[in-house]
Amino acid sequence: MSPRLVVVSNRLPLGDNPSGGLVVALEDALRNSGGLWVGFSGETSPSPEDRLTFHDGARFQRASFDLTEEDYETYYVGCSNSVLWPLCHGRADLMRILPEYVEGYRRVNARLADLLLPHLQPGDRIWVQDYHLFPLAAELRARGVTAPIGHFLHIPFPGAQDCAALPNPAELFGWLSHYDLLGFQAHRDLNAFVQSAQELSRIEELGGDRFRLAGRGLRAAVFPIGIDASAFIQEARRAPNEDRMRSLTGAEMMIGVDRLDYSKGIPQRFRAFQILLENHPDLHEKIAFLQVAPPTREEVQAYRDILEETEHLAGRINGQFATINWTPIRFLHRSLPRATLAGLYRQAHIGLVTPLADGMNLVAKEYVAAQNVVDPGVLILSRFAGAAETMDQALLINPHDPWELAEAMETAMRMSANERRRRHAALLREVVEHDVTWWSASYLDALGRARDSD
Ligand code: ADQ
Repeated sequence: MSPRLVVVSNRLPLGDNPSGGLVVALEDALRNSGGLWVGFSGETSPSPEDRLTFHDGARFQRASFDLTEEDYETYYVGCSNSVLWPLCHGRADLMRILPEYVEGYRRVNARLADLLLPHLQPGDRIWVQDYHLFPLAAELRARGVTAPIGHFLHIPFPGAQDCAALPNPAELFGWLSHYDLLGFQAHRDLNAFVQSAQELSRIEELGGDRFRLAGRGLRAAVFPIGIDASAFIQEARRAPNEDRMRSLTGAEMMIGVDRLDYSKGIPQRFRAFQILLENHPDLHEKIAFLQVAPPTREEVQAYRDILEETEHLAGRINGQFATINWTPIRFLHRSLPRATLAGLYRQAHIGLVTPLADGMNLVAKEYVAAQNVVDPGVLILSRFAGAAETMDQALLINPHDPWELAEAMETAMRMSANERRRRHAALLREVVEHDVTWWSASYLDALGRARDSD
C-alpha cells in the first residue's frame, strides 16, 4: 500500500456523493492509501469542539472542524478573501489590512495543526491546498511533524511589488520554507515566487526544481490543474438537443461562466460587447451573450460593488440595442447544475474567458471539452489566465483592451469551420492529456521524490 495521503483544504467537500474536479482527482489516491481529507465544515459555532468531527459516506476518511464567528470573519472573510485574494490577483488597492485579520489567520492555522496532530501517522504524506493555509506546514513542524508536506497554490503568486504590500512580507516566505514541495499553476507563478523571494527573503537556486528558501531546502515546480475531461465530454454529449436550444435563442450564443469576482473581468467584457455592437450593426440579432455568474463572497464590499456594476452595464447595453425579438445580454446571477452548464457550453459558438488575473481557469477547459468536434465553437481566452500558457490555440486577448476583445469576438463570429476544427482539435488534445488525474498524479509523484537528493 502506498503511504497514506492526508489532504488539507479550507473547505471539506461534504455531502454523500461529493463531486467536483479536485475530489475526483484525489479520490483514487485517498482511497488507495486509506487517506484522510480535513477541512472547515462551513459551520460557525460559539465554542467549536477541540477535536475533528469524522464523517461517513465517502470512500476515504473525511474530518471537519467548525470555526467561531470571529475566526470566520478574521481568517476567512478578512485575511484570506480581503487581503490574500486581492493581493494575489494584482489588486493590492482592494486589500483591507487589519491586525486582527492576520492574527485570526495565524490562530486558525495553529488550531488546525493542533487538531490534525493526533491523527497523523508515521509514513503520511500531507498535501495542503491553497492560500488559506500558507502557515500550516510551519505550525506542524513546530509540533514535531517530519512527514513530507506539499503545498499547491490554486491562484497566481504575487510579484515582488505586490508582496511588498503585505504587512510582513518575509513572514510569507518563512511559512513557505517549511514545505517540501511548492506547486504552482503556471511558469509565470513560479517565476514570480522566485523573484519575490529574491527581493523580500533569501533564496538560492540549486538547479532544476531545487531551491534553498530562508535557509531550508525545498522543491518548487509547475503543475497546471486540469478537469475531469472524460466525464465532462460525456456530460456535454448527453445534454439536451442542440438544435432545439439554438432555435430558442434565435442567434449564435456567446457564453461567460464565472463566479461574480472582480478578477474575472466581467465588466470589461460587457464593454467590449458594447463596442462590437456599436461597430457592427450587421451582428445585431445574430449574437446573444449569456453571462452566468453565481454570487460569491457577498460579505466583502468589493463583491457587492461588482454586482452593481455588472447589472448596471447589462441594463444599459440592453437598453441601447435590444429589439422586440432580441435581448443582447442575459445575465444569470445564480449557480446552474453541471449538466445544464455542459449543454450551454456545447451550444455556445463563443466561449468567453477573460479574467484580469486567474490561477488557471477551469471554465476554459470545460468549454473546450463540451464542444461538438464536427462544429466546435471558438474559445476567447485572456493572456492573464494560467490556462493561456498551454491553450495557445485559443484566440488570446488582453482583457483590459475592449477594442482588441471586440475584434476577437468578431473574428470568432466569422471564423471558418475548418479553422475552428483545427484550433479545437489542438485544445482538446491538451485538455484530455493534462486532465485532473494527470495533475494529481504528477504532483504526488513529485512530493514522493521531494526528499531524494539528486
Ligand atoms: P475559481 O476562481 O473558482 O477557482 P475556475 O477555475 O474558473 O475559478 O473554476 C470555477 C468552477 O466553478 C468551474 O468548474 C465552473 O464550471 C464552476 N462554475 C462557475 N460558475 C458557475 C455557475 N453559475 N454554476 C455552476 N458552476 C459554476 C480557483 C482559481 C482558478 C483555478 C481553480 C482550480 O481561481 O484559477 O483554475 O481554483 O485550481
